[in-house]
Formats: sequence, C-alpha cells, structure tokens
Amino acid sequence: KQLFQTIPGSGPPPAVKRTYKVTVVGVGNVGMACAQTILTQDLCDELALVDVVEEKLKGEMLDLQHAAAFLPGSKIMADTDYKVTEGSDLCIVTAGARQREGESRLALVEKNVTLFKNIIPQLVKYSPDTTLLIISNPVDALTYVAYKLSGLPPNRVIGSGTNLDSSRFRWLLADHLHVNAQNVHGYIVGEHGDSSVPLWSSVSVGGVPFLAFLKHKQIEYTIDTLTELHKMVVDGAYEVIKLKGYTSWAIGYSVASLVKSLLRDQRRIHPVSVCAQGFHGIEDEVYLSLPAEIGRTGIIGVLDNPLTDDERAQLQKSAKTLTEVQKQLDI
Ligand code: 6V0
Repeated sequence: KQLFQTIPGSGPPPAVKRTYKVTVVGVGNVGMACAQTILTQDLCDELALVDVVEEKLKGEMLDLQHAAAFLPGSKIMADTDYKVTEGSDLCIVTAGARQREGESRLALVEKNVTLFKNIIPQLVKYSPDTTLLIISNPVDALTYVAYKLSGLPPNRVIGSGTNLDSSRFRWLLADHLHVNAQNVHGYIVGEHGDSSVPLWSSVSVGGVPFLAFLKHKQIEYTIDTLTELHKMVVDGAYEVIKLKGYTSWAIGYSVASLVKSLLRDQRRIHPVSVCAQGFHGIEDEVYLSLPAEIGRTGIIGVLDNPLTDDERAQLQKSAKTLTEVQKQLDI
C-alpha cells in the first residue's frame, strides 16, 4: 500500500452497484470510437450520448441501436438536453475542436475552454456523484478546467492523459523486440503532448528491467536511440492526423480500458492526468499524467515511483509548461 500516495477524496470503494450509466459528450470520431468500444466490451448498462448537432446525434444513436441483436444489451439514448445524462456514474467528454495537421494540442485550449463552461456544470447538475473522464485536447489543461468548473474532488476528475502515449510507447518497443505489448511495461508521464517524459528507468519486459538487460547482454544503445523512439511516440498522433485526418481507434480502446478499471473497480495502474501537486517536487496545482491506481472511486492513489534525476527534471519542466498554460486560462 505504501507504493501509493493518496490525493484528496481517495478512499475505499462504496458498496457494489448493479447497473452503470455512462455518458459520452461529443459524438465525433473520438466520441463514437469510445461509445462503440464501451458497448462491445459490455462495460455499461445505459449509454447516453450528447452533442450540439441534433441530426448527427440522432443518426449515431439509431445506428448503434440497430446493432442491438449483435451487442450485449445496453440501453442507448441521446439528446441535446443534458437531462438524458441524469444519474451517470461516469461522464466522458470528447466534445470540441480537434487538431488540424501541424497544429499543437495546446493551440486548441481557448476554443475548448469556452465549450467546457457550458458542458461541465450541466453534467455535474444531473450527476453530482459522477466521475469525469476528460479526453478533449489539450487534455491536461482541460482536465484542470473541468476540476475547477465541476467542484468535484480531485480523485473524480481524470484526464485520459498519456494512457494512449504509453500504449504507443509499449507498442513500439514490443514491435522492436517481437513480443506482445502487454508484456512490455513502461510509462510516458507529464504532458499528453510535446513535453511528455518517457520513464526509461522503469521499463520492463516480462518483468526484466529493460536498460539493465541491454547492459547485461552488452547490447549497444545510445541516448539518441532512446530519444528517437520517444519522438516517434510524440509524433504518433501527428502522423495519424496527417494520414487520415483524425485519430480515433487507439483513443477509443484507451478510454474503454480506463472505463473498465473505473466501473469494475479493477485497481489497475494507468498513466492518467491527475492533480500532480506534491509529487516529484511539483509545487503547482497542475494537471499532468502520472501512473495512478484506478477503481470505482476514481483515482485511488498515485504511484510514487522512483525517478532518475533526469526524469524528475524533465517532469518538472513539463509541469512548468502546463502551469504556464493553466495561468492563461480564462476560467
Ligand atoms: P470531431 O470529430 O470534430 O468531434 C467533436 C464533436 O464535438 C462534434 O460532434 C461536435 O458537434 C461536438 N461538439 C462541439 N461543441 C460541442 C458542445 N458544446 N457540446 C457537445 N458537443 C459538442 O473531433 P474528434 O472526435 O476527432 O476529437 C474530439 C476531441 O478529442 C478533440 O479535442 C481532440 O483533439 C481530442 N482527442 C484527444 C485524444 C487524447 O488522447 N486525449 C486523442 C484523440 C483526440
């Protein structure tokens, strides 16, 4: 248990609940990828969809409802009115402008803060006991915005953060080593974006510490090789956006994995965007990704993993970048 530090609001899970309702706000590429992975994995009993574009919303709802004979059986509903979200255990926010080719995530912040001022209070009004899972970009800044606007405790406002970056990282290593990505453990922390930090010191493959293994086997590698691999992680989203215009499937699966840990109280560890104040020498109330244990109550604890001096310095730099963005927000 001492591996983890608590954050305000964390605690034991409540009595087991029998039915679960999930809301997805924004039925664009990402929202629908989330909806469909959640439905096919039978993660909720009721799914509510919300968007401002009424026809598209209704079309997406009907299209999913028509798959009833092939799905496990969740009730699917949709409306532009947030009443439809009432009693949600989990609200996933994917609404908002997305990156264009070459545009950084941070450039989206102003547009999406304006949308959040409308969305977040309505979600909390109809589901005061909900957990918020923020996906819209820039996800770290918007998770902070959602925390401020919602009045919810920090353990119930989570950003998908580097859960996806870490999957890209594990996939690249797995592909290189010809092993299954689920046997590669490694985290990207910090910003979901350009200043993210790869925690090379704790990467392991099948339980074997990766860098120590390379040294032991006298396999040559240079810092440049590691830097290049991390760059491929950072550039991953830009590459997909350049090729197909948006990203959707990987974020959909990443979100479903978080939903499973949350609603099924799985207590798995995911790198997600949390309030990082007090961790690794970070003094500001800034949101960025750290590996966290996730269960029914949201964030149960943040893994206090030992970092090298360099990793710690990089993480603090990422925190400074995000603090500067947060300071400029009009909330
Ligand atoms: P999209 O396909 O343009 O969909 C956005 C949806 O939001 C549209 O259906 C809009 O109608 C809807 N919308 C806009 N304003 C509102 C509002 N006020 N209330 C409700 N709905 C609204 O974008 P896409 O789905 O591709 O991306 C959505 C967001 O996810 C963007 O900000 C992306 O940058 C972000 N992503 C975050 C990722 C992550 O890892 N955190 C990964 C991929 C994309």
